[in-house]
Amino acid sequence: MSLTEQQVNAYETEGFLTGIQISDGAEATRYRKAFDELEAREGREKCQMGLIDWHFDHEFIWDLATHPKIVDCIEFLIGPNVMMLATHFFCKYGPDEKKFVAWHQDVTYWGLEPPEAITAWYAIDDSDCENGCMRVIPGTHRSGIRAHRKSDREGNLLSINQEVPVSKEEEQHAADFILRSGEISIHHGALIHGSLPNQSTRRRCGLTIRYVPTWVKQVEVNSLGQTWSAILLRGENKERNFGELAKPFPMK
Ligand SMILES: O=C(O)CCC(=O)C(=O)O
Repeated sequence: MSLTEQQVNAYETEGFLTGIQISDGAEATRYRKAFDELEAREGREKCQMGLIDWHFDHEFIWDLATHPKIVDCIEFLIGPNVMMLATHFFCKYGPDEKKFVAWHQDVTYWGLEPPEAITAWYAIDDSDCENGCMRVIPGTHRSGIRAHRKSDREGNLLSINQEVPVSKEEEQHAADFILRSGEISIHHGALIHGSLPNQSTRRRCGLTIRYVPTWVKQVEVNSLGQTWSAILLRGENKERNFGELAKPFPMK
């Protein structure tokens, strides 16, 4: 799969791409059913934010994180030497839970130097304004990392309740990532993004997959007090900045 020059330029200017189809209907259904089964076993509370790095034990998550079409897109944007850092499901149930994701920049608490990372957000479910799709403030990845503070609003799903202040005007220019199940959006690690509560009766689940080029270093632990469990997916890891783990399953 390839990205056009126009898409690469748009990513550089705006800090995101959205609506990229990865799975056809049958494949998207297969992944959604695999998640449904996981949810039935683990329960909703765990599934909301508690499934971090389960690609080491669950082949369908590994298959998504290493999906050749997704990694092709990432390679276009960060170059040939691609490491996967982590996977994390963000699952919001509505309409009573009122959980949201406060505006933030991913790399703030990731301990990376330089703070360069990229995320693919794979839609397990259809995602729209009603069920709390992801939103971003275009171009904000180009103006550095802003000071984050603790959110004073109830229901922030982020790991340390962080939030970055955003002006009314910026908020008015937010872009909504409306995705069909099986599509992805891609965002730069410094792009301001978040999501509103799910006001529908439909689940809104997405798998975030974090990638870095091999020349990035981890100089501090991340917000969970951990070092990343990185795996080389493409190219060479000459820099050896991350302890490189073995692939838990074959790549398809
Ligand atoms: O899924 C969401 O609503 C937010 C995802 C997010 O914050 C992230 O990818 O870092």
